[in-house]
Amino acid sequence: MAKYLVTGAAGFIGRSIAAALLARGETVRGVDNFITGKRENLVGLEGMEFLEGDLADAAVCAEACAGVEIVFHEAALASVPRSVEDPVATNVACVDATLNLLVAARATGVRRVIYAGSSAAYGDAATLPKHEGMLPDPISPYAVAKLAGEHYLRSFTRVYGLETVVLRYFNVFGPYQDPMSHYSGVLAIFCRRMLAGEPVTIHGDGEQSRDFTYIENVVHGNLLAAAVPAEKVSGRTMNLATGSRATLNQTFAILRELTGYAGEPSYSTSRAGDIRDSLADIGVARKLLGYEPKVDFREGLRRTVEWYRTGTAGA
Ligand code: UD2
Repeated sequence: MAKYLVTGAAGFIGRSIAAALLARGETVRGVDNFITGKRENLVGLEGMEFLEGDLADAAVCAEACAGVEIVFHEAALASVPRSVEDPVATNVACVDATLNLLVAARATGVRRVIYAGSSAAYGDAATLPKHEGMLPDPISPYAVAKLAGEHYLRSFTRVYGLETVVLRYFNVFGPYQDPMSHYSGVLAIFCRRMLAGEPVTIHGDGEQSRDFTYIENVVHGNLLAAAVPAEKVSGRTMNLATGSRATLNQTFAILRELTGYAGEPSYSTSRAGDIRDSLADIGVARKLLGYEPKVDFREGLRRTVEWYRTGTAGA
């Protein structure tokens, strides 16, 4: 019987959390519907019990949660432009699925659910860094859906006493992030294309900034969120990021060095639903989780480029 459930286990963040749990010798169950997850991401996770299914189906949630103590809920359609094109699909995958999962978690006696929130919840508020005391102001349907999930978690703590922790991720990147879709995260797209010598496009003037967070930091934060006593973290929302930011133009310049890319980016119009600047205050995660980022942006980029180049990231 698995102690941990990872939803979205064939996706970038889910498979990374599952791998860290397995490396620690934990018993893990994973669930994925392969809408954005990849079967090849399960290679190396053979020790994990795997369930193929969609969390929008309540029966799948019940089967996934049975016997589990702690859930890492990473399954989502994680893309702003995808949600702009098809808000209903994003709502099903992010809101319906989360509510079904919480209902099943409660019914089966899960102790704690840890949720992949998004920095998108903050919207375009001019205040930087973004801190948890700010009123959410979601812009894209994706941001609305991720924020609705947060509210459901807090409700399940308040109403039913389920332990929940919301971690607001800020632009996570690293090995296993899918570079092939036009919905992919910008760093995955840039790494793959620049290594292949293909053209890259920057939407807008490239001066938009992000608190790009290397995956190892996010895995670390999740493991802490599972271990810290409920009195400290249950019902809480916190940023999980690095507390520093880079513009896309700066990022392109670093990637050019790391990849040896010879081209220039082309610039196109800004993307609908985009946010200009994003930077996290990570004080709450520091205080409540004892979280400290382990890998900085440049080192994370180096490992990521290495992974897209060779299939291994090194350390
Ligand atoms: C949002 C969230 C992030 C996460 C993610 C979903 C914010 C600030 N961040 O990321 O936390 O939830 O959604 O996984 O809301 N871009 C280009 N060229 C490309 C592709 C993208 O210029 O080929 C730009 C894009 O227009 C944007 C930036 O790169 O300004 C980052 O885009 P993204 O899709 O990687 O991530 P973002 O910020 O929407």
